[in-house]
Amino acid sequence: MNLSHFIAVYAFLFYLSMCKGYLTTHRFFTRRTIETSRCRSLLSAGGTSLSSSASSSNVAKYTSLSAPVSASKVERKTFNRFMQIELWRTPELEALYPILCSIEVACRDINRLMRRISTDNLDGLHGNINVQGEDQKKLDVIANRIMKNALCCSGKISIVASEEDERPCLCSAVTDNSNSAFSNGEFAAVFDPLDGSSNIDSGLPTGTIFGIYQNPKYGPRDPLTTTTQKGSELIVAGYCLYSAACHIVITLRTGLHIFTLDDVTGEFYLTRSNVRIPRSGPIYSFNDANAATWDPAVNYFLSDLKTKSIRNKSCSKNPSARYMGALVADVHNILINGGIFGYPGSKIKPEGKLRLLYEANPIAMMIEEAGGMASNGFGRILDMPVKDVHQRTPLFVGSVDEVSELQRYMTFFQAGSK
Ligand code: FDP
Repeated sequence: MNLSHFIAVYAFLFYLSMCKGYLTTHRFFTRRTIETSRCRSLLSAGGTSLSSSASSSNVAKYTSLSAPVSASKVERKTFNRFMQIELWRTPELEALYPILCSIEVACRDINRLMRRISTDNLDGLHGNINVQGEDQKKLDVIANRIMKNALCCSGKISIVASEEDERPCLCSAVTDNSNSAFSNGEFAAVFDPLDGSSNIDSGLPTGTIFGIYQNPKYGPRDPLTTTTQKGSELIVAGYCLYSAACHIVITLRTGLHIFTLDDVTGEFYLTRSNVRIPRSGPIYSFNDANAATWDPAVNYFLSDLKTKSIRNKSCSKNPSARYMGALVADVHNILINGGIFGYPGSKIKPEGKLRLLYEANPIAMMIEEAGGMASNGFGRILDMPVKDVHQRTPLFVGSVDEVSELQRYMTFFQAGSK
């Protein structure tokens, strides 16, 4: 063997030993990452038993080295961790953390109740009629109590305004505590505790909608003044969707993010960040049964939409109707697939059905944050003055192409009627 043969053999042996070393190291680190992730999810389960078959299959999935391990699965970010990082980036919002945690807990609790409606006799009416003149369902009342307790106990909210209550109130009244400690928080919450409650008894999707305002720095800070700020003043807006999956969709005005509840660990994990609504989409979501009572502009628009003859529509897919009868569920569908949701005013009720404060404003803030548009038919929802906590408004939200076009039809027909 001459020198060149010797060098070649030596180089080949060195290469083999490098490969072996790499594989060992790679396996070691892969195992470490997987174990760390397992520990995290066990810890975050907070005592959740992992002995169920679903749990053990989950553990098996994470421990199987042969299974492909995707980075997003291993590094799943919980709602709490995501919010810690988000608030650390914007220190002026740090005080929001306990509020966000309380919303997360409330959504999880309401979701649990939604899953037990039939087995625990939670369906049916409560027997009361709310301030809107609607029959309250049992779950309307329970969800309202859960939201108020959770928000007020965060210690950072001083005022709560619920769609189910006649007027906004101080947290000290909610907690039955004359001690003013519960009225010192710097924030106010507005919410619809159980949106789409007509869907409860049939097990269809429902939701909770919420928004957070900062109490005014100057001037009166009474419950009414604080909660009747314009939608554009919201600092947090979101909803929880109780459906096939339970999602929290939320914005702190730094993008719109979707978290999904993992039934095994009981944690909400970030599943989509910085969601963008398609510029145009195929879905239109209107309660067609009311068509005869709508402004003719809405019917012209929908008829042109169905025949694909509206202008500037960049989506080439065939139009498709979807209406679940729960604002959160219908808007979520539009957010993901693109298109337009509308609840127009009628001849008898020109202001429509949906509430500006508890429904339209938070939804508008979220849709705008995702690059979409929210209109009352003639202008931006978020710019509407709030004169009354139970004020209603026509609402059109979704992709920019469809909503701006609807607004063009409304403006044109209104001008013609003068
Ligand atoms: P619900 O009356 O079942 O609570 O504002 C409430 C709301 O549902 C929305 O969630 C939903 O979009 C709308 O009303 C449904 O109203 P219609 O049944 O008139 O379509």
